[in-house]
This record gives sequence, structure tokens and C-alpha cells, in this order.
Amino acid sequence: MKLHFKTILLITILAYLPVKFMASGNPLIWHLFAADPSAHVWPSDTNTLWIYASTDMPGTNHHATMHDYHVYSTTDMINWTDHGRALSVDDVDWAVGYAWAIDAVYWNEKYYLIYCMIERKTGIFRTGVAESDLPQGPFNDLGFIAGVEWGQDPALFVDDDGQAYLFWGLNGTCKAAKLANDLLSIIPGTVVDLTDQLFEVFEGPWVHKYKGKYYLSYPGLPDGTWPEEMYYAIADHPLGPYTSLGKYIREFEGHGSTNHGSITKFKDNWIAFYHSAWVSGGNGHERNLMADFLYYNADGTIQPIIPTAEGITDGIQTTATILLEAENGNAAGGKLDGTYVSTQTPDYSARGYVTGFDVRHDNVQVLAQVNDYMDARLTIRLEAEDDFAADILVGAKMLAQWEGLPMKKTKGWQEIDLGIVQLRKGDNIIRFSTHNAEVKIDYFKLEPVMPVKK
Ligand code: FUB
Repeated sequence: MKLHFKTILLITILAYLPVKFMASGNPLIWHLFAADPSAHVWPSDTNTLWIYASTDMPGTNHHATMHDYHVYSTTDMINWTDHGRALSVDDVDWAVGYAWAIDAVYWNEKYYLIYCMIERKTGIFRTGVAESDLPQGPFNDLGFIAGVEWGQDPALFVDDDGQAYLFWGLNGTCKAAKLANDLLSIIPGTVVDLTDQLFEVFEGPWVHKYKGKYYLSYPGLPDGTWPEEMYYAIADHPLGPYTSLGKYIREFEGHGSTNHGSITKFKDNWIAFYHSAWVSGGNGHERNLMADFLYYNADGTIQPIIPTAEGITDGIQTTATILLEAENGNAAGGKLDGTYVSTQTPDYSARGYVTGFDVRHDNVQVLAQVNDYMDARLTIRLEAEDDFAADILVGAKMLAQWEGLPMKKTKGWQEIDLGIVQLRKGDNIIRFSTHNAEVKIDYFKLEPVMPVKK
């Protein structure tokens, strides 16, 4: 019997995941520990769903070790692209750490990450704003929003009249305010404290609109005890007053101790995004992204959701590709050494490509992050005018994976399949180097194929 590649992949993944949590549609992403999903469909392309999420460092569920945000996209909820590191604590000079929950907004033809980190100077959570021309980032920090102290877990809601509202919440509180047009300050006098209107609220607000009503969903603590469960409340105005309507996701096997989510419509389906700890073994360890369909009753109340392994893919196994644009450089954890970004040759992806490999050791580096040792298929999209030799170093290897690898000239842009490489837990550098060669590098693509048994 011949086994199709996808069948082998599925069998392998099932063999390595904790037995209780057989993967299929859930978790959405299994190669990286991700939490606090904010899902969006942007007006420029309603065929694509984007998730903006925080990252748990492998080996610890201590939230002090959260450093990076990633952006994930899909057109079918089965095949996902991880666009690499979109923003890190290292890119934010005012912050000391704690890259906790985030949101994003499309605003005046740009994309903004609305995130929270602890400010070095004061030791309090601030709500940061970072900007990009592209939905996947990387994002460039603009500073934090004036007038918001302890701005943990921000969520931004834009109403039909174009007014932006900021919600934030932590330690059993939730507040909201109108945001100024530059997104960098709140409009004075508009802050409301919603805490008393939201039964058992703990943190993590999210607002969506359904049939003219505003739904504020949030993680709460039942009777003040962990784990968190997901609750919601509705109102006739974004700033309330809100009426609490109870829980829509209760405690479940393999929960992440925290929960945190968003509710978004994609291709005519309402979907609840949240997180669990299924990949890491459940009940409070490193978290991973989840999604299930959300249904409303005729009176506008939300039907309870019980997390399913089938998720929203009818049980089809999700897959992910890590797509690392060469031109992103430092902003995405990579580096350009002796090389530069160009846009002269058309048909590149994203913002451009890297070229200028003149002198020995000129190189481009990108950063791939994964939650465990795993194998991945490495592809490089490039254009080369002549045959050349490349040195390619991949994260798990102390020495180059390939030295002087002979490579052929291409007919225009071509994806070159380099086969399977080994990735290590955490950060992996992929470094491509050549010299005296007219080579252009568009992107590196990694398709994780096998979590390696510990
Ligand atoms: O992921 C870090 C923190 O845990 C978030 O900011 C909270 O909402 C909780 O999910």
C-alpha cells in the first residue's frame, strides 16, 4: 500500500501527541506554543483570516518569559502560515518584558499591533502600538498609549461609524475608553470602569458586534478560582452598560489554566478562538491555539462551546508553514551582513528580496522559532544568474548544514527544495551565504514534518 505524504504526516503527529489529545482541527498550530489569539479578517482580503498571538517559551509556562508575538494566516483553517516573529521585547526600547496578550487593527491603510508589555521605568503594564504596511508585520514600535495605566490585555474595537474603542483588563478589572485618531492616546474623559458589569471578570476583554448589539467576551474566575473560563456580556453601546450572560467555554480537559479568546466571523461562520495546553500535555503548561464554531440562539445568546479535537476542519489535520522573508532583517530576529534589500526585480513576495553577495561571508539570516526538536522541509525562493556555491547554516547545527553546496542557476524566481533539516527547541537561525554571485533571496520556507520523540 502506498501512503500519501499527508497520511504519513498525520500518523506521525498522532503518534507523538499526548494520547488524550489526538490532534486534527485542534490545535490550530502545533509547532509553536501560542496563546491569546486575536483573530481578524481585513477588508483588503476577506478570503484570509489572521491570528495575532503571544508566544510561550518552550519549557516554561511562566508568563515572565514571554518575549515574542507571531502572526498566523490561513484561507481554509487547515493550512496555516506562521509569518515568523512579528514583534519582540527586543524591538521595544521602553519595555522590560511580559509580552502578554495582543490585538491588531487596520487603520488609515496601515496595520497596527496593539500589545502590552511592562514598562522598564515604572514597572507597570503599558499598551503599546506598533505599525506595519503589511498585516503579517514585522511591526515597528511607536510607543505606548497615553492615558492608559496598567494597560494589560488590550483589545481594539472599531465601530461602524469609524470610532475606535480600547478595552483592557487585568487582576479582576476591565476598563474601556475612546481612542484618538492617532491611536496613541485615549480621548480624555471617556474612560469607563466596566468591572462591576462583568460577572467574575479577570482579564482579557474582546468586543464584537452581532445584530446591532456589542458582545464583550472575557476570561473570568468562577468563584475566584482557577482555571479561567470564558464569559460574555452584551450592551447597546461599546462603552456599556453591559448585562452579563454567563459562560460560553467552561473548564475543559487540557485547559491552559488561563484562557483568552476572540470571536470573529470568517466566510459566513462565527468562530470562537481561544487557547488550551493540549500540545504540551494539558492543565496549565505551555499553551496552543484552538478554534470551534460559535452558534447564537434566536434571542442572541451564545450556545456553550465544548472544545473539540475536530475543531472547525471537520477533523482534517492542520498543517503549518513557517514563511520567513529574507528582507525583514533585524525586525524579525534576523540579520543582513554585507547584503542589502532590493525591489528592482519584480515578482518578489512581501517587501522585497536580499542581494549583494559580493564578499566572502556576506549573508542573510532569518529566525525560525519552534516549540520542540523537529524536522522540517527547507525551501528557499531565489533567483541566480549563474551556478554558484552556498553555505547554509540551520539552527540545530553548530557547523554549517551545508558548506559549498553547489546550486544551479535559475530561470527567474524558483523555489529550491533543500530537503529535511533539523530544528532545535526555541530559536533557530537560518543563515545563507555566498559570494561573487548574482543571487537574490526572496524567502525561506520551513514545513515542520515530524515532532522528534524526546
Ligand atoms: O498570556 C499571558 C497572559 O495570560 C494574558 O495576557 C492573559 O490574558 C492570560 O492569557
